[in-house]
Amino acid sequence: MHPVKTLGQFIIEKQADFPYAKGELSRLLRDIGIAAKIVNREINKAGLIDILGEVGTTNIQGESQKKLDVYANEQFIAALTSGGECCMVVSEENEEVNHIDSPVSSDAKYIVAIDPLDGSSNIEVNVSVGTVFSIYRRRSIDGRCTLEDIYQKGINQVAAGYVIYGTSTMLVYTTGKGVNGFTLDPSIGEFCLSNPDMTMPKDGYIYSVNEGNYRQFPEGLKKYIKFCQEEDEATGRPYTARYVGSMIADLHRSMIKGGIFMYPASVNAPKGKLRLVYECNPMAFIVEQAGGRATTGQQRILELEVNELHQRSSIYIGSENMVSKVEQLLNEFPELG
Ligand code: P6P
Repeated sequence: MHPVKTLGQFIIEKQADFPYAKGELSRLLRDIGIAAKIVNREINKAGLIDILGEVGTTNIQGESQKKLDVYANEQFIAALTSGGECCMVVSEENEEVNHIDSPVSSDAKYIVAIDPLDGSSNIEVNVSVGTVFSIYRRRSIDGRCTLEDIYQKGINQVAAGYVIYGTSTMLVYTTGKGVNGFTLDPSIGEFCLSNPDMTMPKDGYIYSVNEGNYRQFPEGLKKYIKFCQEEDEATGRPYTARYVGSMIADLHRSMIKGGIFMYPASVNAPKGKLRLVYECNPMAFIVEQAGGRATTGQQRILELEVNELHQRSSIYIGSENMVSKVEQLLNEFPELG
């Protein structure tokens, strides 16, 4: 039985990968891990206490805010504020940025973009949900951070990760030197290394898309879905269709088993649905670090210009060979609907 390695021990151990590191990023990652444990505790009680349901407000997306959405947002912002390593937070739940002006954060150099509880509409049906986070180094030298500090391409991310609150709770993250997964051991309240050096299979046999929107899809995606459904034993087709409706659950499955997750631009959503800054970019960083690909169909996600906090992007992400195939068809048949 290998000795348990906790997230905290692992972060410190890996700090040596960064010769000039002074521990700020390590402390920031640990702050996020603490908030994830607090949110996990409430999610596991959802249904037993009055934390389900809606708070009667809507977020920037125009989506009704669930009590757990708001709770998770508060917990992560509180942890980032008290931790002192973050100077600004961009959250799916808040229209504007949160400046962290506490005295302990006066010389903080990191910015965190976060979707505190992605897929929260699935909580009432007991389906996995997740948190996604993305970390940048501020570009401004001093004073208060500005929007220019977060208007950075995804390739500039210092770290990114997700927490999946599922049959077990896992935290998966990268700092640009591979991807590692940690499973929460409730008996000791620690995330323990369970999936070292995660790699995404180059081929996959599961495709994940909301086919209810089929009629609105780009022609190339329609052709790709038909390709997935064709009988061809030599290439393992027909593939299997799996769509949880919670991006983190669909993407975590792809990280483990291979596969492709797609949320395309469509007639009703010409820029796609998912958000670039705190959904697509962090997931693209993680997937590329694991050997997969992430594209809009025309462009690498991590190269996209960022010029709005809540801008949307289409996304095709997962096993390299599957993403390349759908990209080829999208470029050959780009017309929508
Ligand atoms: P649809 C959840 O609301 C979410 O943001 C992602 O987690 C998920 O992949 C997607 O939206 C589901 O969207 O339109 O298929 O219900």
